[in-house]
Amino acid sequence: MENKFKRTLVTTALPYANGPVHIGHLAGVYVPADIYARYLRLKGEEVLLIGGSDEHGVPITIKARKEGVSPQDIVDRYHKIIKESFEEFGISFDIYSRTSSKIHHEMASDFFRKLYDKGEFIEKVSQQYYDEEAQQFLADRYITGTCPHCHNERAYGDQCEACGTSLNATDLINPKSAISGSQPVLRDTKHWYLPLDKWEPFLREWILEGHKEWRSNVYGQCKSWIDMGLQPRAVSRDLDWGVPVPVEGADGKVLYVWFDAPIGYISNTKELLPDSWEKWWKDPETKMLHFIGKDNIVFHCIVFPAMLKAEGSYNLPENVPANEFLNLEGDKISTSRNWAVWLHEYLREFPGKQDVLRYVLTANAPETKDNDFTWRDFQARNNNELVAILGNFVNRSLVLTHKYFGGKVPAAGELNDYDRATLAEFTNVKATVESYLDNYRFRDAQREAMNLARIGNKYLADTEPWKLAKTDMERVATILNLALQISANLAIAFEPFLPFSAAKLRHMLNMSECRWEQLGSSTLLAEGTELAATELLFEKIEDATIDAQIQKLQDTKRANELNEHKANPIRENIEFDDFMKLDIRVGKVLECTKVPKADKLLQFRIDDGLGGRTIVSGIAKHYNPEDLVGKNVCFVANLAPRKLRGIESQGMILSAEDADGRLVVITPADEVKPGSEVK
Ligand code: B3M
Ligand code: ZN
Repeated sequence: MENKFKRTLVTTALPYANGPVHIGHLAGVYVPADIYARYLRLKGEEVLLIGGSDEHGVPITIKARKEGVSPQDIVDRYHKIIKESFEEFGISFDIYSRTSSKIHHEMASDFFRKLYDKGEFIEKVSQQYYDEEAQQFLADRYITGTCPHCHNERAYGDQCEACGTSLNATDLINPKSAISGSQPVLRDTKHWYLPLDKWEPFLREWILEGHKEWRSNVYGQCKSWIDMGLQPRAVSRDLDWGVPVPVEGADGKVLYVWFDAPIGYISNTKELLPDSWEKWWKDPETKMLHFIGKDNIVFHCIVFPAMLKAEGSYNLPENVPANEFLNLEGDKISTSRNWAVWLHEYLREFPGKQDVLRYVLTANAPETKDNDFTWRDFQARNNNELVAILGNFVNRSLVLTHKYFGGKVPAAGELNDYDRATLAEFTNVKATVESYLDNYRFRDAQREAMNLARIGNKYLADTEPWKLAKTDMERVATILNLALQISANLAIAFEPFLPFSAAKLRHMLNMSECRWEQLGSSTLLAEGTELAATELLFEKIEDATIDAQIQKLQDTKRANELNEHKANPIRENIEFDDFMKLDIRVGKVLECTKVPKADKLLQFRIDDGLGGRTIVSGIAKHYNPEDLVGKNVCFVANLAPRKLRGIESQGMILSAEDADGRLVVITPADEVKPGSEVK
């Protein structure tokens, strides 16, 4: 299977350039893809790691409109931030480009045109909402209205976020355009559809028969899509941001973002290798892999392959190792609720600790199910694994060599049985790590690499060279030689996972080369090799640092809660004279009773300092009448009297109403005489 291929093309989902990237992106796509690409490079294989920003789609236009800038401004801003974050985390892209580039527009346009010319699309006219004031068709996200299911008045044309139902824009009651606020009308519009149903027999055979080895979450999703029956999918939209549909009479129409985005993988390859890109896409000896999150499975396993197949000259992916989701402290990561650990913030708050995050995200990778990132686990993995096992072992080996042998690799003498057993154990690590990596099981692979450090740690703890230094320097030399060889192995094994620390270690060990084949060797460092000064690979993370991160998230949660209970907007201003017309007084409640047959009303007798008056108030649901007797309340004294249930109400008692509709009677903070004016 493996040797069917000569080279590997690794693609990574193109993140939308409408916000920065967070740990969920890193864990789900970019760290595993980077580990895999680095591993193949170490093996000396030909590999490309392709990435880029997805710069089209409706959310980008909405954000631009909200900020009063152009969509290009938005994508320029976030493309830069995203690209820098990836660079800082050592994601070793051969190219990280973008879909607003000229080369991409040409590639996507030509791709569409070829399918169009081959007759691979169906043209269909359908009815879509049109904003007559703004003179444009409305994307589903641009239409709001009342949800037919839960009656939330702020549902979107594609989904009601209150009850989670996915909607069609035409389901909304009282639809409104988010652009002009006017009521949109239905108009005919023509679009191009890719008939997925035509490719169903092919997809069924190719995936369900041919790729049973795919991860069960990926295979399962494909199977259920195919079994439900595939429908033609529109590949164009009425929008003014994107790749224009290259067909006459298609003014105001662009390619659907999910049509052009995967073509971005191709255009980015072409941008990198203008002369040889085709061998990466069309030579059957190239193995193509798509690293993505689970929400992108249908596009990468069904839609894009159907596009490639329809075009006719491209390879199809060999595997799509999609991940499940990473949650944060038990809650779904959410950009709009700011529930995330943003990479650019992490880099600022944990400078030089990129490998720590890479390690933790791989150790908890959501490979087979959703997983949770917690700051406590982050701290524990750093302190108990990176510091206590890997860092500690390497540090002891180096420090002891500097102490006893002037920083030069000592010669190994004769090995005893224990040395040989240790050796045998660590020689096995290569095959185990490899088989996990070959099967995209990155967390298991990293755990095995860490096992190598465990073996080393145990070896030093058991042989205690520091105790032998007075009596048997020859033995100490052998032990440290072996410990240093294990350290050199760690520098290779961890290169794909922890590239920064592995490079530091290689420097300390003065290793000139680093190849995967060398893994398992006990002669990586020649006797007499001069070691560089020892530096710590990892440092302990204190409770206070972690507490601060947890506090930050709690603040976010609190802010979100307050936001959800946002007060009503303030009403229109009034003139001072109008305010002065109100006569508000303090009164003491003398009597309070329920109004018969009116479940909301209470009848009050109030001492108003002028002989008393009767007021009827709608707060019966919130108070027991007897609890109010004797209380001072505030009331509007000059409201024209009106009859409620036959009782004349002479004023209005003031209460505050919170977001849940709870009413609380307003009382003066101190005792005041009935009849006092409220000003
Ligand atoms: N931008 C969706 C996402 O970020 C989309 C991926 C495109 S991959 C070709 O989830
Ligand atoms: Zn709803």
